[in-house]
This record gives sequence, structure tokens and C-alpha cells, in this order.
Amino acid sequence: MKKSGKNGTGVYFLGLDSSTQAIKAALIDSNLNVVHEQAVNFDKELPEFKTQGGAHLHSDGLTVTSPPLMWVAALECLLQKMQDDKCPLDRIAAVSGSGQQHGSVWLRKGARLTLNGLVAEKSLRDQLTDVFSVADSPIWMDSSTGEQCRALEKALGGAQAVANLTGSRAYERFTGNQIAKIYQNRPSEYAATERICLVSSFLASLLIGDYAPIDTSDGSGMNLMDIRKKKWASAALKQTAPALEAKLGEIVPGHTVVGKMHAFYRRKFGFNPDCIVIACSGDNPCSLAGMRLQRTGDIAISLGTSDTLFGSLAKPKPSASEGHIFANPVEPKAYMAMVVRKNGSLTRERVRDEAAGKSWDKFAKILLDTPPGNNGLIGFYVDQPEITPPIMKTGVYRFDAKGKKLGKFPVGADVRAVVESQFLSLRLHGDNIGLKPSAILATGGASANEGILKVIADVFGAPVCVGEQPNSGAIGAAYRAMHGWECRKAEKFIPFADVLADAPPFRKAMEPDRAAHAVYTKMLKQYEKLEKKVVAEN
Ligand code: 5FX
Repeated sequence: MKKSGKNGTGVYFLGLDSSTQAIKAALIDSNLNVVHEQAVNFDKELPEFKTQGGAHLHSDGLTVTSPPLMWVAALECLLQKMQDDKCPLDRIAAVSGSGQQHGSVWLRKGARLTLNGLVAEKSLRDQLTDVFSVADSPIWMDSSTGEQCRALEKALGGAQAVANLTGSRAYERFTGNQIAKIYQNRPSEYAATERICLVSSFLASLLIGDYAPIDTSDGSGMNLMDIRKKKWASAALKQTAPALEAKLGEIVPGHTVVGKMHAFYRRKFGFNPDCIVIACSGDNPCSLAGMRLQRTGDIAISLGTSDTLFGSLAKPKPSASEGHIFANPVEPKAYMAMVVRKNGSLTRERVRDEAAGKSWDKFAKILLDTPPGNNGLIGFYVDQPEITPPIMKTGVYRFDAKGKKLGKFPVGADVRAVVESQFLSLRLHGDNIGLKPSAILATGGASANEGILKVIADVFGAPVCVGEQPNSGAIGAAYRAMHGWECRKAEKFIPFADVLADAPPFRKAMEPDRAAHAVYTKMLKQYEKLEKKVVAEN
């Protein structure tokens, strides 16, 4: 373990990632080496919260929530594990965090004082049990706010007008629409609320023991921020709920120092009293940072509970039909564009269980042994209501090469069909918002699967690289902690690329096969036609 480098000597930077299924940590040294990783899985390690994949899926099929107290308990459990592992917590100079996007945490009046007064003699969980005005937080998997979305678009002059103002048309999971729903359906809980955090700013609030601001990048996922001015958009706030700005607090660029670690962490876990906290951001913005995407054409695919495709952009070009424009998390003047599919790893896993005997190796082998294009078979696997394309009715929609509906596919074809349709969809919708890859970086659990990487390379016709650690959200947060710390030290903004100049290169893992790419380019037309058909049926 090297202990000195140009970014400080003998100090460490911690990235935390409060994601859908787990909280993870990545500790980097001043030479950008990842020296420690740790995780707490919500379902397995905190079973008392009774989550499935970290969430509560409600019986209407649309509402999805998670208990915020579980995130509190998980943070404490994670830090305990790191202390038990003898991590040099006392030498961490800065911490930042990543959070699943769009989820909101509702804190009742008086919560700020409780945060300020945390004591090391009691657990975080015991001290924060009563601070929530809404016990179950809506999360990004929720799609129950169709009515509120339509109302926002109507009030602001249509889907394109909302996209032009906030970077995205009104989306069900975006926090503003979730806030509107809670205000309308549970007015007393809304009134009892002092602060509405995002999952990311809640994590920062826990760390500093005070209300931390929302960063502009994660704030772009709310349908509430003016994407160009990077301030709250008053027309959107007004349509959403009364007196909202005071409950949301400030919005700041991603490299902002939001405070020092609260004394609780020094007393309980031995953190350094001078350790600073940099604004936490969304998991996708943090992955963009972790994957160091700076040039147009450098595109990342993050394979997690959701699959996302994203890259940096100099100019925003918001679309009323797909994708999102966010403020860039590390370059205050730039943007990022992104497409999200909800049916990612959990859906692949379900097909793996049914068609590949619960084995990822077998799943990869089926992919490598079957022909690109699946003999014309195309399937849409909608285990959860889908975001891109918008399909609310769950189920599997299978088609033969002529576009005729089928009840089932021959053995093995579902494996290829689920992966091909996921990436054909990302190619189609990414292309529509200007994300044209010349090289792809893959991250997330499934980026270790060779069969999946081959389909990605062939569908996009671009080489695929991978990092040594698939954990880009936590690593991105650690890089952002270092970046914020460097900016603070220099007392001015330092380009993120300068801070990361010595980062280890990514490994090229797969080259595209030109013939297979040509098959997919032809197949995309049929895919698009069938996708329109499935969307129209919903
Ligand atoms: C992004 O817009 C999403 O909804 C998801 O990728 C979540 O951030 C997953 F945590």
C-alpha cells in the first residue's frame, strides 16, 4: 500500500454508495489505489426491515418504497465492519457519497437538532428512529405518480417545455412528482416535514450531523431544477407543493465542502476530527466520475439493479421522449446525458434462474454459444414497469422473426433475448439523445460476465473496457472526495482530470465483431417497430 502521492501524503479518501440493494464503501489512497472495499447487503444483513432487493414492492405493482432507517442502520454497520477490518479511518482526509437517485427522505421538525446532538454512547439507529415524517421513502423504482407527471407537464406547457426547463420530461420516479403525490395524499405528513433530502444528501446529512445541501447533479433528477441556471425552478416548485423551497434547502455544485464529519464518528469509529465531507451525489453521476468520462464519445454502461447508459456533454439537448440531461457532477459548466432501464440485473437474474440453472457461468456460455441476432427472436422482459421504453404492464413479450407474438422461446433463447433487447434498447434511445459511443466502459456486477460484454461490444460496434473494480459508484464518490479536498486546499476550482491524471488505465475486455454488429444494426429496425407495438399496447 503506497502512502504518498501528489494528492496529499499518507492520507486516504472514502467513497460511500447508498445504493438500492446495499451500502458499499471504497477507500482510496493518495495514489488513487483502492485499498479497501466493504459492503452491507440490506436483505441479508438487515432482515428485520423485510426488503426484497432493498425495497418494499407494494401490491398495486407501481409503488416501491424503502425504509430510510434501514439506510441509517446500514451506514453504522458498514463503518463498524471497516473499523473491525482495521481501516485507517483516522487518516481519511475527506469523505463523499453516492446515493440511488430520485429517492427522498422526509425529516420531521426537530430532526436537525437530533442530528446536531448525536452521541457516541447510543447507536445512530436508536437516535434517529423518530426523525422521519414519512416512514417509507419512495425510491427510483416507483412508478405510481402518472397523474402528478401529467399535471406538471400540463401546467408548464407540455413535455418538451418540462424537459427544456428541468432536463427531462416529467418522469414518475423523479422526486418532484413523488413530493406532489405525498403533498396531495398525505398533507399532514407534508406539513410535519422540515427537510426533504435525496438519498445522497441524506447520507451527507448523517455524516455532518446537520442538513446537507443537494448537489446540482443529483438535483437534476427531480424535475424541479432549472438545468441551465442550476437553481430551483420556481414554476416547477409552485406546481409541486406549497412552501417547498424551504424544505429542499440549498443546491450546490458537486465539489462543495458541506461540513466536517460530526464528532459522533470520531468518538465511535476514530475518524479524524479534520475530516471533511464533500457534497454527496447520485449513483449515476458518481459512476460518471468513477469512470472518468470526459470526452464526447466516451460512454459508460452501468449494469446494476437498473442498467444505465451515460456520458458527458458540453451542451444540453433535452428530449421530450427519452433520456435525461443532468448537471455534470465534476465540471460545473458541463452536463451529462443518460438513459435508464429499470429491468436490469434482477430481470437478468430471473431469466438466469429459469433458463440457465441459476448459474452465471452457464448464462455466459449460452450467450457465447448462440448466434448474434437470436435467429430473429426478440423479447421484452418487463418484470417491473419499465422506464425506457415506458411499459407499465409487466410480463414477457416474445416475437418471432416475422414479428408474430409467441408464448415461449426454445431453450436458451430467452437468455440471449433478454440481454440483446436490453442493449438494443440502450443503443436506440442513447442514439436519440446524442450518446454515440466510440468506446464503452462497462461497470457494475454484470461487467464481469464475458457473454454480456460480447453482446454489448457487438450491439454498439465499439470496444468495451472494464475497470478492475466494478464498484464505480463508491469509487467515483472517493474520487469526488479527493477532488473536493484538492479544490478546498487550492482555494479554487481544479479540473477533475488534473486530480485524476495518475489514475490506473481501464482494461480493454472485448472488441466488437463487425459481422455481428451488422446483424444488430439490421435487427434494430425490427426491434424499434416491435418496441412501438408493445408500448402502444400499454
Ligand atoms: C437513474 O435515473 C435511476 O433511476 C437509477 O439508475 C437509480 O439511480 C438506481 F439507483
